Amino acid sequence: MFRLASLLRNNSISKGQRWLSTRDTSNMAKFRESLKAAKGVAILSGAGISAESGIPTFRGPEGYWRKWPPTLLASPRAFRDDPSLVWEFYHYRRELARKAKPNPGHKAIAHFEARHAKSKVVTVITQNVDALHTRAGTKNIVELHGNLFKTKCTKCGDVAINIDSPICEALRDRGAPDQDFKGSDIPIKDLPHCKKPDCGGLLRPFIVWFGEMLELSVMERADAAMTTCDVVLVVGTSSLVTPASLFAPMASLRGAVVAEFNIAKTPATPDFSYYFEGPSGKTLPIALA
Ligand code: BV8
Ligand code: ZN
Repeated sequence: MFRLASLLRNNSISKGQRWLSTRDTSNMAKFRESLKAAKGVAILSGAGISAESGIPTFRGPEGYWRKWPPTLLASPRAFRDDPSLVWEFYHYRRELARKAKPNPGHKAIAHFEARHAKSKVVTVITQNVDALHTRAGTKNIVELHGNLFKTKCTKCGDVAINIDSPICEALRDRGAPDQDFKGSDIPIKDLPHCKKPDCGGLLRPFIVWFGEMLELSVMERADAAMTTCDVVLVVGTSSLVTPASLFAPMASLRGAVVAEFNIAKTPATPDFSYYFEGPSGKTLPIALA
């Protein structure tokens, strides 16, 4: 406990910034007790956990959605109407995610999982598609909304990992947000296509778009973790998108201890046992130390 108290004291005072108010400090000590006793821990993350890695969140001041209505680019209809435009947007995000690095928040989660590999089941359930949890070393991960570095063939359904940069020559240096997103002049034949013999179908990003169902296997894994865990950490999400936003409140109803880590309260905050304010790159290393 002494180590924790000194850690909290140092961290919250040394940098002249109080990531945790004194009330939070006592709550943090109580939360860490629950975490210590927990057999199952689920960590639900959203775009906020990657903000300190330089990846814009969706609904923040520089967010993607604020520049373009979500349905413009992250929907099956947008892909049907203008696959080149949607590929420009996802190429831009692939390159952003590739250049980004996992931050102390991602790393604290990966180290916590590794440290307790023999005594706890730790499951990371992420809404993010940037693969930063995996790059930080997280093993047991559920990617609810897909992954920027995977493609799916619109003809044969093959799902493949693709880390090519750019994914095809026609997309080189395309898709930056300040470019005119009114339409793309890239011919469809120059977009990524399936390499399976006698297929050649147009590839799409392996991403769950608005109005699309999540993969059944993904839902089953998330459900299994959220219905059996003792403690849930909800990190960096506005809790606006379903079904992801339903998991933690349901766990809380079942009696799990739920702690929210965010820089601002969300509509779900009242459902949870704890709310720790501050950038997750600062607060998670304290919670998971
Ligand atoms: C489904 C992939 C069944 C894309 C994403 C009306 C019409 C049509 C549909 C609906 C509707 N009403 C509801 C729906 C369902 C819809 C939905 O929820 N819409 C919302 C917008 C209302 N959901 C779906 O369509 C889902 N499918 O329901 O299937 C169905 C089928 C047919 C018809 C109906 C239903 C599919 C949802 C998946 C969509 N795809 N991503 C891509 O990435 O390109 S969702 C997208 O939003 C991202 O993946 C992201 O994860 C997700 C949620 O956003 P957040 O992660 O929470 O990010 P956000 O910016 O919002 O918040 C950031 C938070 O971080 C903030 O709280 C901020 O304070 C905090 N923060 C910032 N910095 C930090 C920080 N916290 C800590 N530290 C920091 N440093
Ligand atoms: Zn194919």
